[in-house]
Amino acid sequence: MRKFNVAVVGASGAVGEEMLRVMEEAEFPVAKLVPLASARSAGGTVEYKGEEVTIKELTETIFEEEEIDIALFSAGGSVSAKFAPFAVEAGAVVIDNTSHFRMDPEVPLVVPEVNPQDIAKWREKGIIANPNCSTIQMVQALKPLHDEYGIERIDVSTYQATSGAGKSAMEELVRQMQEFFAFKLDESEHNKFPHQIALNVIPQIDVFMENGFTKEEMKMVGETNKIMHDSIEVAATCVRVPTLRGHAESVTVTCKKDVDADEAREVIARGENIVVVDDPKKSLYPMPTLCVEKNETFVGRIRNDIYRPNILHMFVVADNLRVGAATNAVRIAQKWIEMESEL
Ligand code: NAP
Ligand code: 3JN
Repeated sequence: MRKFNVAVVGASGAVGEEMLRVMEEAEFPVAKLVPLASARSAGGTVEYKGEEVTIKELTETIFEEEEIDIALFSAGGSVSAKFAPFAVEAGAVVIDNTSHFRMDPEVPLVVPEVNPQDIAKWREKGIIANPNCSTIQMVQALKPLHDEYGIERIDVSTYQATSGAGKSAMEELVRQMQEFFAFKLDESEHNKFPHQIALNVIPQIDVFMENGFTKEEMKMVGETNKIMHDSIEVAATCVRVPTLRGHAESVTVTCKKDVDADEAREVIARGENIVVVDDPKKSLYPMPTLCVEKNETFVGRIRNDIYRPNILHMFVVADNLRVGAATNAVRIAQKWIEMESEL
């Protein structure tokens, strides 16, 4: 089997590190791993398959010098905007985790369980985009329902962990909790969030748009419809909560047909990489603590609306660093390899 030279851009970050763990576990066919970051981390090391691999500085020429075949980007939108074209120019396929290319009509936006066929369009720009973490877990859970009942509208509230905002954001939560227990918490000291995150919930992720929604919320609207190839109404409220890892979502789905919750539970359970955990009498339902370091999306609290027979409610949880970022990117790369080897 052919092996590939793989660059991980942002290898010292929360998502980059998880990419390495997921590739190891998936026995991804790596010929050479090239971890890349800024000059700040260059010279440091990451661990891959029990060995220390030196981080190199991201430069315009590194992809050509290292003969990269697959470049996984997760170092922020401006880094992708500047450096992804150099990776493509050097002959690599870019799988980009940032929002920079997601809504570009020439770039496929892919969740392998939902729209794997779109990967075939990668040649248009040499780039495949990974959706936002909150979008990925939601469309994975809803795809089987959409196929069966036709979804007309989605109302979703998210409970997003601090790791969604990177390593330093997790550190900010931990530091504030330590200060709280030492009676030293200063409410005005926060850098990664607009308010103190310890012992708080913040109904703002990313910046506000003209229409009163945040950019994170509008990502869920645009991305869901691009992935589903449809025009579903989506209303999102994205909320940061003081957890470290695992995003949760309370989702209300309005279908075109009447839908019975017991039947829907079976339909959802047939979804790829979906695990239904739904036994309320035993207090069994998905929670962030259940999903950490898992590659599946967990769905529970599936119930009918008390007023309308075409409305269903549920709770969806997944590891944002895995399912919402690294695992999705690695699954895209695996499908890409499969498709390219069939040509
Ligand atoms: P993080 O923990 O803060 O890590 C950022 C990484 O990017 C570090 O490796 C950092 O390297 C690198 N980096 C920053 N500026 C750079 C530059 N100018 N040149 C080269 N490397 C640079 O953040 P994260 O949570 O891993 O997220 C990184 C990005 O991934 C986000 O900005 C976002 O675009 C994307 N993301 C996507 C999702 C999703 O929903 N799919 C979820 C989370 C994140 P140094 O160590 O050298 O600073
Ligand atoms: O906050 C979260 O839980 C998810 C954040 C994702 C994120 C963070 C910084 C920049 C993104 C993203 O993936 O949409 C971006 C971005 O690339 O715009």
